[in-house]
Amino acid sequence: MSHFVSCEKIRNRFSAIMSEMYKKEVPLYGDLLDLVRDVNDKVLTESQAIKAQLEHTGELSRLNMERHGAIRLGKAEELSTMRRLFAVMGMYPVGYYDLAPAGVPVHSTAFRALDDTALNQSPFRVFTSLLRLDLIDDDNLRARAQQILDQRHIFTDEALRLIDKAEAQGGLDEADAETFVQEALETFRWHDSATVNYETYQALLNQHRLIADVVAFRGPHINHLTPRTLDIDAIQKGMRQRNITPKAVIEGPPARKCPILLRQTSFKALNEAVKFQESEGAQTAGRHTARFGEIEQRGVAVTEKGQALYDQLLAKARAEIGGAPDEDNAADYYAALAKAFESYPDNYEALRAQGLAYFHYRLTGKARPVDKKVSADDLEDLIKAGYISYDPMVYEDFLPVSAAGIFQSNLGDDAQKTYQETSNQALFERDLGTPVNDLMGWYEMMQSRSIDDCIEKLNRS
Ligand code: OOG
Ligand code: NI
Repeated sequence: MSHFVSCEKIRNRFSAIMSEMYKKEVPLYGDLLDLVRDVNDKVLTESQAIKAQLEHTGELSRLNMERHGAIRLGKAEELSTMRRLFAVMGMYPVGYYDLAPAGVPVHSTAFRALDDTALNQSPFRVFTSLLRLDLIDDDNLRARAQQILDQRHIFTDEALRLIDKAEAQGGLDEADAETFVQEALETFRWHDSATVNYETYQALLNQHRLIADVVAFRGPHINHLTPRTLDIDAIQKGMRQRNITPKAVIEGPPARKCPILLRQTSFKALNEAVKFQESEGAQTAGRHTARFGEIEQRGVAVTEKGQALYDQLLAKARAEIGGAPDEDNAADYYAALAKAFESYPDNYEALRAQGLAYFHYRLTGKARPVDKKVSADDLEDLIKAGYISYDPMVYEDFLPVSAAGIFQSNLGDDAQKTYQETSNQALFERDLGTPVNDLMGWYEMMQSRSIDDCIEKLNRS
């Protein structure tokens, strides 16, 4: 018997104390949690079908603890140590997101659990970005930023010691696990004093707001924590009623009967008081905007074909209004989006028949005469005969265009930039210290696994 605490338990505990910390740091986040809970309860009371579907996939029990956070790192060493820290909690990098084409000088991955049971026990994820200093065009400023980042250490000694220990022993016992989550949390805490003087902060800010947010502070403060709702349109309305100003439009696909991928909205970043370090211990007061609130609604994961259709229709809607949506063209954008997506099938049968989305297969419980053995090739017949049924597989990841929209809505209008540099997954993976898990491949594997599982059980019975 191992005396180690499971990764799921450590992750759950970390997610809970992170949520408590963020509630204290950003009280509006607590208000959002209340709103999300109300809306989710209402949806579950009103729709038995949604409730049953979430029960089948194991998502019902995880709904109220479901959230993702986001951090922005400054250097390779921070990214690779962050990978090791998250591994202690059973979280691994999935997917590569390049934000440079959308004018945000970072590339990213999401750390999350990899198997169904683990995800359902604790679906906590962290969208993790690494600043691309190579995109700073001012040579002096780039060198200065590099020098500032070279000097900082974002992990506590105790956190580092416990990461080593977990790796060496293959886990942590109860007491170490508790110390570990508390020490790890320190890295994500907000600090209201910058590490640089006002002039340096302004120079970094003028390059890009995001560069200032990463380089001028002691560590990668968590910049949002996002609960999952079952009805984001109700949330968008509810935010206004509670005097929380949402961003202009909901990112992602339009409202649908069968939600696909991910829809997100947020409230604008807070304008917070900070202190800058001048020479000889003097400080100047200033303000910084970094932390915001976000809400997400998750739908079915789509295949490569489904993703291509999504990208195409989204681009069409954006072209219709001449680019990214904003306050002034929100209504036109929603109309264009709804129209463009008319050609995206909106029922699960069609999504499955056309190979557009991923599903989780399960036995219905209908007794089957034990005659011949079946194989995965018999899947369609077994569905028709009522032995196997399926539920939409929830999308566990992120969308680059939406992520860019979330970043942008918090950076202000002056921040629109374009970067010519090409995406660099190989460089990201070198800095991370491992390849990222392939995003589409993961859904493909989970779907085949659920089919194989059904077949095996049918042949056993
Ligand atoms: C991350 C923005 C991306 C999402 O949900 O797409 C994101 C950031 O602002 O650091 O969190
Ligand atoms: Ni987010």
